[in-house]
Amino acid sequence: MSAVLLEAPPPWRQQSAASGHSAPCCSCRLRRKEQLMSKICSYKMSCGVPARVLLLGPVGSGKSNFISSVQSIFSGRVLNHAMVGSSPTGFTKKVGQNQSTLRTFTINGKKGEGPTALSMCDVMGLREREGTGINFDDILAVIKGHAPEGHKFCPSRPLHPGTAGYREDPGVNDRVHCVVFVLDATRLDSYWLGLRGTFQRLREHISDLGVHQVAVLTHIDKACALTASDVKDVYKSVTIQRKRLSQRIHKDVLLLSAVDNIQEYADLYFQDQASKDLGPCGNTPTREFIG
Ligand SMILES: Nc1nc2c(ncn2[C@@H]2O[C@H](COP(=O)(O)OP(=O)(O)O)[C@@H](O)[C@H]2O)c(=O)[nH]1
Ligand SMILES: [Mg+2]
Repeated sequence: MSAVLLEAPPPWRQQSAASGHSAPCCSCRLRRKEQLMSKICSYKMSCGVPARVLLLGPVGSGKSNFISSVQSIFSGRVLNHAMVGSSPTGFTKKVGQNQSTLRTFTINGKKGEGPTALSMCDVMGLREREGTGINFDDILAVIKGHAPEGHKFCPSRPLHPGTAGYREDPGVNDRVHCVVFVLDATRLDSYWLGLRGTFQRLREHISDLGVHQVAVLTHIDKACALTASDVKDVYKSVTIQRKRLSQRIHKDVLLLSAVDNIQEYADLYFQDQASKDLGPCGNTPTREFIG
């Protein structure tokens, strides 16, 4: 499994505060951002179909925010599609506390460039307490492609062949090709206590399906005291505008780097399938990447 860190703001403090030379650094980042955007926009999956990526994580870990942030970078304005209907705790208001809907978001490229080869699926959070969170079998059903778009999950009523819209024989387009675990860095200790077993089971079952997994850490800005002081410094700074811009671009670069990684891990799924089709020699086991 690969870990992609949405990490601390940039070490712009290391530059002499007096010099105020943040502009070259900012333009380097801007160039990197443009490079990543172009790479993501032009990426073609090995099998020609777009990849579906499933975001999994506890309620409030930042799944919807991740999707909205990526969409916003490409659209050039703040988009909140994935957050619509969310309460501050991450639950979708419209469908009640114990239900949530499977929603797939195409990641559109820059204006006029059409969609990227990536779509992201948002589902309800993982179970932290009995009676809450997405059912384990429902997660596997989504990954295998049985769950229809718009399906309303209910922890006490798992998806089954009689469920409206259930896909009996999902095609490659319906399946999930990469799973992204979205984890709040400030809550890793409580995840360890409450969700360790769930994560282990998920890792085993998802690996058995040949689907690669990536972990994204969110809320790093809150997790790290050093970062917190960076953020505070920003507001004190005399070159506040420039530094905030630089920080924003840095965040975008981190997000885009995560998307770049995700896209490549999703493509590994297609490459693995293609080599399986070549016969037993090409049947490579699921690889694990410890980032
Ligand atoms: N400070 C901070 N807040 C975040 C971050 N990611 C998400 N959030 C906030 O955390 C809350 C829950 O995020 P959301 O995406 O709805 O979580 P979900 O339940 O996993 O979909 C929202 O208020 C987000 O704005 C992050 O990296 N840093
Ligand atoms: Mg959400």
